[in-house]
Amino acid sequence: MHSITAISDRTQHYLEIEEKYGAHNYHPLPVVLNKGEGVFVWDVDGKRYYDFLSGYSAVNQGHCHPAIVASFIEQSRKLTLVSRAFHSDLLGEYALFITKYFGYDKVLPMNTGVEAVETAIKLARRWGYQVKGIAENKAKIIVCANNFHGRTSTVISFSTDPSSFSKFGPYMPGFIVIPYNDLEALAKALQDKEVAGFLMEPIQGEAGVVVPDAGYLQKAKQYCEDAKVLFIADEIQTGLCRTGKMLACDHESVRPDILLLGKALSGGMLPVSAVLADDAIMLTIQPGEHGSTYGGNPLACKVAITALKVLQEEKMSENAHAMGELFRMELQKIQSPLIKSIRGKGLLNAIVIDHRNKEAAWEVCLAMKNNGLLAKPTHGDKIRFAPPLLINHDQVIESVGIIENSLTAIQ
Ligand code: IF1
Repeated sequence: MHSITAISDRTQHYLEIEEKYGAHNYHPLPVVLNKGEGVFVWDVDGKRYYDFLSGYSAVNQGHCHPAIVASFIEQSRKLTLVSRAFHSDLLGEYALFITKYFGYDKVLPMNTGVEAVETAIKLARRWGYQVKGIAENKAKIIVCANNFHGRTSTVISFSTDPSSFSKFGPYMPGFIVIPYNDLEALAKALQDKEVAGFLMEPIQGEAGVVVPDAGYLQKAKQYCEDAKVLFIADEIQTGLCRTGKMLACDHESVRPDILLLGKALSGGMLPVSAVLADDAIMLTIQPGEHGSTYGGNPLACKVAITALKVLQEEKMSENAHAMGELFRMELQKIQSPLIKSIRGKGLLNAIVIDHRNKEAAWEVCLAMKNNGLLAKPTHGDKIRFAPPLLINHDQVIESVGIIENSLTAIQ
């Protein structure tokens, strides 16, 4: 697998101990990093790379953003966790800040992305019983084929990717899978009176950056409203300026009933996720009925406030939009038979590799690594390009040069 790469003894050492003592639930590129700053990361041999993964969009603000690091250090010296048995001065401040920022009545703080998804599922069901009047234990949630919402046993129950769900059953019932970007299928599924929510990604990330047709989000939201079904947007990957707007739903002026955020909510410092909704939904959950030890901890609250401020103050959605346009335009100019298609929005992009050789996308990624740019293949033939949102014009041009050279090295 590591054939075309020269690997130093130092790197080899870390690869080996991780392989020997770490579970084998991943297959990373053979690069070992120990430093990051802005759009760059460095490996243990001191080699610098453009980071075109950005921790799967957790470091939209760039690696080790100074303002976020400062908040982290300041708060970690003062108070990091009180649990929800007591109040902290930061939770109220954060709740006020983030609800005003996104325009919702309430926030429910969690940690990982999938916990936000789980929370939304519970909220939608509870709302379904309490407000919509669905008979108990009958509530259903509509989801889309090729979704990615996380790794818990409930969430993989409605995955359509065998590598996510196979041999992890039995599976949680109560989910209806429809094709993505298919309004007719949605309308049909919504005829079921037991449906409480429609959970979707405004752009499908793991599926390989699948952008729905213009108008899909708006119509889907309208259909849900007409059927009295909650529209739940998983913006864990697409949100927080990644696609050139604060939220991907903003491209169609859609306001989800339940909004899920994670990843870049902490700028890569610690797991912080959030569920936002109005009172009619959020207050269906009462004390003792849901929570988490770390959810809403003061360190997370402080870091999240700064991470959100940085996005706005540094105009990251505007930059993601402009640099995304430039990036795709420059990519189009590359003459390579390996590129089957280029797609994306803002700085969430992917190329589909035309492959007779099944390992082509992996080999392109290895070549790019050698040339100083890190990206990860998904589903064998797609490569995602999602640099930190502070990337500038010259860096985009240089990066596309690296991508071009790497493609020509392979073919
Ligand atoms: C892994 C992909 C990205 C997500 C959406 C919820 C979650 C995710 C839309 C769960 C997580 C991750 C997890 C990571 C790989 C990754 C990923 F390749 F699978 F699709 F980002 F592109 N909703 N996405 O994308 O969030 O619980 O992980 O905090 O290795 O599983 P989490």
